[in-house]
Amino acid sequence: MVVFDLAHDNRGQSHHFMPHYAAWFAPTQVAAKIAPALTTFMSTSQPAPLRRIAHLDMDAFYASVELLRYPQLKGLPVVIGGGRRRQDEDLTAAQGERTPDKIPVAEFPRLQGYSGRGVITTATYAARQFGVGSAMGLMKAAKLCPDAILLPVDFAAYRHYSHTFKTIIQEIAPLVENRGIDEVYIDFTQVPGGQREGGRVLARLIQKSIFDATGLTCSVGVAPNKLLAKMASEFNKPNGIAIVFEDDLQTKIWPLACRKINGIGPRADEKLQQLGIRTIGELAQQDVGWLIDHFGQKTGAWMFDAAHGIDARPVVLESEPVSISRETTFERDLHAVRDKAELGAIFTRLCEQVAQDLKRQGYVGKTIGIKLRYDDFKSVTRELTLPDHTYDAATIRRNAGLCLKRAPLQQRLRLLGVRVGSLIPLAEHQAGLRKGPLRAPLQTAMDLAT
Ligand code: DCP
Ligand code: MG
Repeated sequence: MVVFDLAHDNRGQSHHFMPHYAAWFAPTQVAAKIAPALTTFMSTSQPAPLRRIAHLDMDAFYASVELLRYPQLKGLPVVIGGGRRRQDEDLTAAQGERTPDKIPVAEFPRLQGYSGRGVITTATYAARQFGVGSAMGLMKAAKLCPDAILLPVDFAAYRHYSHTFKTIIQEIAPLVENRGIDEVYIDFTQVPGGQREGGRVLARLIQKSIFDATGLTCSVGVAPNKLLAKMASEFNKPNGIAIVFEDDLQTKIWPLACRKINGIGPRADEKLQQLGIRTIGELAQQDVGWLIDHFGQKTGAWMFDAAHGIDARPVVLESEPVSISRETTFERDLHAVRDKAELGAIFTRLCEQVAQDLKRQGYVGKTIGIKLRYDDFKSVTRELTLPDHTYDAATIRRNAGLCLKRAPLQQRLRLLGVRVGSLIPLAEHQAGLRKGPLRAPLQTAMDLAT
């Protein structure tokens, strides 16, 4: 029954209540190594060091990379997004003999008058002051900040800098877990100096090393675990460091909205709000049994732990992802024929999310797969291989649809998943297609980094 043979997915993401890290199937190729635990220290007479986990997230990542090649735009509102072709050509044409940094600010395209369906991937902090940001439609953004400069996306450049900053971190602190194009977890616990000032000294060193090598800034949170570190990295953005200890839970974490817990998405948050719970502190006051009654055993118990700052997940060294997937468990079981419209809409949304994940992380994939779980909890998967790599939502949707047709659909479904596998970095794919150097401004941006 099971068709996937490449059954390793270390990037599984669910937009159910909790991030879903489990593999769809037993890992066969995972190069994941779990950190040598504290046991090394237990056996000596030394007291075990405090667990110190850092989360590092680059500031306005795509936009900051663009500012490396166009430093004349520093401090200005700039948004990245929209169709890449036209602006790309305009800028390259405008460039002429000049290097990108010599293009006068006045020649850059503005948001004003934008019409189309493009969305913002990110915006500089100057642009965010106008209320524009990730995932907003460009037309809406144009109303809020017509003077903002609009630049096209260049995933190859972002991938390049992503690789560069991660390599720098690895040289300083070897236990790094990739969490996408612009963020990582780092285990400071056993790194020399990792305990100083709760991790601040090492965080500062990493920030400085990245900045010196690339000109990019990042923000770091250091805390007893990943959950708290992820929240802490946002506290002093941009270019900030925040240190959180266990004792800071009530003062620094409990006042935050539940949504700040990585894993509480919009749906869970809405349900919590309906139950009168807005802050993490309020969540922590609830009885674990009550949470389990409302959210189920796994999610309820997890929410309770999270609200109390408990998270034992290790920092895991990962190979590049082999696949990216999204899956969702329905509110009620759906039937392929009787609930066709609803199922179709969910299916399309999953494909769009996978496409978005691929773009964000800078990959293209060649195998498209689906997973179905029936009302009796039995699962099946189907997959097919494309002639070429893609990150296109419509292509994924079309082929996932073909997979679906090959699966039994008499029984009602409780879960649907979409997966794109056999990934390669987008930059590699594009370089292969062009069979030549990447476009000129990119080269300049890369030169700046080295
Ligand atoms: N991204 C995207 N679409 C989104 C969100 C993000 O394409 N809806 C891309 C662009 C971002 C990058 O992913 O630059 C990293 O996402 P972050 O959420 O970390 O956002 P930024 O790094 O841009 O800003 P911040 O300083 O808030 O981290
Ligand atoms: Mg970021």
